[in-house]
Amino acid sequence: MTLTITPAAATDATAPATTATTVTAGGRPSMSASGPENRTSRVARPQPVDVSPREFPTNRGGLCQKGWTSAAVLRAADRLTVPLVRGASGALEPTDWDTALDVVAIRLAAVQAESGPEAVAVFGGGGLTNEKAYTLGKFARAVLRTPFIDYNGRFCMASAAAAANRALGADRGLPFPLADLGGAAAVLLLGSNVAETMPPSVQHLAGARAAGGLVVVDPRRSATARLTEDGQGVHLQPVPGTDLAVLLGLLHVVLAEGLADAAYLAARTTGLDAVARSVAAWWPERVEIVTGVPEGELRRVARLLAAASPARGGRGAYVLTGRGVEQSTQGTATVTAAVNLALALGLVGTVGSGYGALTGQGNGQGGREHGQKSDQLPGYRKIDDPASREHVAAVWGVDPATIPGPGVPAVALLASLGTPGGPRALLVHGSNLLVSAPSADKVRERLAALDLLVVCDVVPSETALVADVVLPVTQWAEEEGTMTSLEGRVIRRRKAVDAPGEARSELWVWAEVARRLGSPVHLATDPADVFDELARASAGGPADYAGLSHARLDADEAAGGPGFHWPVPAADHPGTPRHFLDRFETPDGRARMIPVDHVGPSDDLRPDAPLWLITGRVLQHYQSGAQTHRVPELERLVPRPYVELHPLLGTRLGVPDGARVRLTTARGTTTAAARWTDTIRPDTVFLPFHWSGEGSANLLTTDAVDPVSAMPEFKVCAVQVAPVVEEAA
Ligand SMILES: Nc1nc2c(c(=O)[nH]1)N[C@H]1C(S)=C(S)[C@@H](COP(=O)(O)OP(=O)(O)OC[C@H]3O[C@@H](n4cnc5c(=O)[nH]c(N)nc54)[C@H](O)[C@@H]3O)O[C@H]1N2
Ligand SMILES: Nc1nc2c(c(=O)[nH]1)N[C@H]1C(S)=C(S)[C@@H](COP(=O)(O)OP(=O)(O)OC[C@H]3O[C@@H](n4cnc5c(=O)[nH]c(N)nc54)[C@H](O)[C@@H]3O)O[C@H]1N2
Ligand SMILES: [Mo]
Repeated sequence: MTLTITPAAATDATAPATTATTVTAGGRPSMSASGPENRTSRVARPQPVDVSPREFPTNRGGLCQKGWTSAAVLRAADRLTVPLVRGASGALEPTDWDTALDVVAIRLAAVQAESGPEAVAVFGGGGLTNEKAYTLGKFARAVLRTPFIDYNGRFCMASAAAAANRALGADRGLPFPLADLGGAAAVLLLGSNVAETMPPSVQHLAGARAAGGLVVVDPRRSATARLTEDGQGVHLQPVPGTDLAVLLGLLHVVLAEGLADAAYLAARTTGLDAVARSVAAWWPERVEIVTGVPEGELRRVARLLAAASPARGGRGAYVLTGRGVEQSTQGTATVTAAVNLALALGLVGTVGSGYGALTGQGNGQGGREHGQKSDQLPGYRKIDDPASREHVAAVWGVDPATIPGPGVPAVALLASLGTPGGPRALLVHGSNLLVSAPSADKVRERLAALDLLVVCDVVPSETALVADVVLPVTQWAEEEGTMTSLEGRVIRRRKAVDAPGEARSELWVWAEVARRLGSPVHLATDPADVFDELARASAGGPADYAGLSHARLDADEAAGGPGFHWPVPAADHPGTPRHFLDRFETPDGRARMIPVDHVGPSDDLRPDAPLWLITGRVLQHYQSGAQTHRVPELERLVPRPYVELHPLLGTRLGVPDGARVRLTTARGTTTAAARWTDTIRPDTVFLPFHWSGEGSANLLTTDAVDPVSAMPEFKVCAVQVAPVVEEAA
């Protein structure tokens, strides 16, 4: 089957740039990272398959390579089209839905009868629509009555979320429209490679670049760092894992040189004194010793940001963080330091300036608002708050006492699977854990120890292939629903094509399992109905969707309206494009400045692991590769795992460009082809994480987690790099 994705013209000049897939819903570019899951598309039938970019005011026709080829994922040769159940022979065998769902329900019921409701765990994904994310949380708590649900957003957005909640009282990736960046004279980008991970957003950096004010902090001279060349800004190239010290040093300079916005600090924040004391000892010369960033560069960046700040008559400044600084055992502390810096300069909750985190997955924002998190109820409510429990229980029609308490975050949940007293069954919806979770070998062991693993997916991912039951489900262009952009804008996703074979929506799957389990809880299966329920459940919470419905979103879009950013508390409320302008969502309305200190990565350099390993992404592949490895054009462009290393290091190690190298950490070993580049620090190697098997980055990564957010330290660990000695023929 083929389809043509024909987006309607965008009329919203302030709409954010979009990603790969900003083939949009009715001209409302969907903003989030690039990636196959982030598509809102309007598709005309009959259907030759094609994704064509067009001229949007915000993305100027920009579409990264994954966007061009995204439709290919839907027709992957091995697309799952029938349910599979592992048979007596040990192989996954095709079967019909009734049989597969009976197997799931009977085995779940047996596990729960023997070991209690907590013996079943659920793992979700940030690529699910809001409707699915909401229903999955309800299914876990109200139908299965298990506290054990968490999701891959724990790997993605948890540290930024924890820091924003703590400091500002709410976590909306960008509390302002992305297009606002365009007006700023300075943008500080920490650990984010938007030129490869969110290409259409690069245009919004043009204003800062023209003013010489783009500052990129990355141990690699990434495609994004190169945007600072020719006087367009500054690239700071610190030792991996030392960004927190860079930020403490920047705030030190701002305070020491009297560059802070004293009036703003007095009116809108608390906690300055303790923070000022905590950065007092981070003078630039000391920062240089710890981070390698020259003290002169540090001062220059602090002054550049201050000069752009509104208090000093500048055009505006933004501080933005990405996974490079967040996926760390001090990720929450680092984001906290970034927020402290932005607060000191008077940027947050100020038109034309701000702090934000650049969201990852297709529905990275909405996916973290409606109950997939282990401690959360819909509307970004806390599951241990009695009033929240009561509110949500009323919407679900259950007794508040029956809603379980908080579960445990992803890494701890995975580590507990199949252990004595731990969950014995796991349902996975939208994550390829075996490739994307840290310390992947351990995860494989834990999955193997389960009595029942059920994976819903669109393709036979590495994780699906080890499951007992695999259920074929629908995704982006095959279903109705909503996604929420990193700016908190709720965007409709529309069904464009029929799913192949017997693939069904997960909404239907959960309702069917609930029915078979004899649950009295009603699970809606029509996405518009689910949304209405989600809206009621979120009412009064931080992420308040109460005033929205599919009908309202559709009508606004048809009228070329600007869309709605949450909170939208009532049907006549226009939404909140710029959050925090009057007050923060804290009890006293003020932002909290919280002192933090630099400790360094959990895994230190040592004689048998003397180099830093950092991991991340490339333009052509998406995440675990479950989807992009199935797109031949992308596979041709980047066919194999590779590791970037500096020629100086390559020479020293005896690893020529193109040679095979073995990387070894305390967790495991992988091999990859050496790619020489002088864009990386000579003490650091970079391995993209898009592959499974012997080139898999997560065989190497540590599962140490941030103490506040429980986000694993994907970005930095200590590694040994050695040439692979080929056997003589
Ligand atoms: N092409 C493509 N686009 C994607 C995705 C994809 O897989 N492929 N995934 C999407 C998702 S889910 C996400 S979360 C986003 C992620 O988007 P980004 O955060 O931009 O992506 P990463 O490549 O993981 O990390 C960004 C940068 O962090 C740097 N880094 C590593 N260690 C450190 C460090 O210690 N300090 C600093 N300052 N930087 C460091 C890396 O060199 C890298 O350039 O991308 C989204 N878009
Ligand atoms: N070393 C290292 N590891 C990392 C990272 C890193 O930077 N370095 N980044 C981390 C980050 S930020 C992220 S977000 C994770 C992502 O890693 P994963 O969670 O593995 O994400 P994907 O590879 O996108 O896998 C999503 C799976 O869901 C399927 N899918 C798509 N749509 C649907 C749907 O609607 N329903 C269901 N049931 N399935 C669907 C896809 O086919 C795919 O198999 O990886 C993390 N792992
Ligand atoms: Mo992510």
